[in-house]
Amino acid sequence: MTETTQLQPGDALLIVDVQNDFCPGGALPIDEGDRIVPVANRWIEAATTASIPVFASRDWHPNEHVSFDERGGPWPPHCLQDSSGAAFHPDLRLPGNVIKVTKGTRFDQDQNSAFDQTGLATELRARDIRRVFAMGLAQDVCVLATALDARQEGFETLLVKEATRPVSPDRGEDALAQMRRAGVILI
Ligand code: VGL
Ligand code: ZN
Repeated sequence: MTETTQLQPGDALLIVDVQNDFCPGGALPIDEGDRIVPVANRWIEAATTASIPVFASRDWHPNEHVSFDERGGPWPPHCLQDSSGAAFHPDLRLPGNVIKVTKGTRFDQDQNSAFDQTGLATELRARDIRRVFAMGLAQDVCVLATALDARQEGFETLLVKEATRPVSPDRGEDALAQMRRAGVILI
């Protein structure tokens, strides 16, 4: 298993948007989106064993969000605040001390990156985090934006590739190339 990349103090897991609406049956379903859950769970278990903090971001939109097609945005309505579609996948075993990062709440713009105006970089630094293990949905949207921002903020960034899936396969390949060019290590 790639989990042999040893987790150590200074590491954090960053699990991006593993929510029902991004899984089969959801409002913005990603092909095989739910298949990443067992892989993420193995990483969560390893993190818990090593006392590594687990951050989980969630897309958390108000009604009639600016990113929705009804407002001229690119997406069908999804991840409405407090809806079952916005809940984390029921099989995702987040630890009791998970740190949730809520985004997409702004009325005037979307926030694809978990770092976008959330204070996450400051929080990671406050916890002496230097290295971030990223995974989740979608590979070509929020995972891409989050991993690029992690690099931009100076964190060593590893992408757990088998724990991601793209909205579109072509854009997924492009996203992986973009992340590689930015110095993200694919594992
Ligand atoms: C996402 C589309 C719209 C994501 C969020 O989490 O990747 N994709 N909103
Ligand atoms: Zn969204």
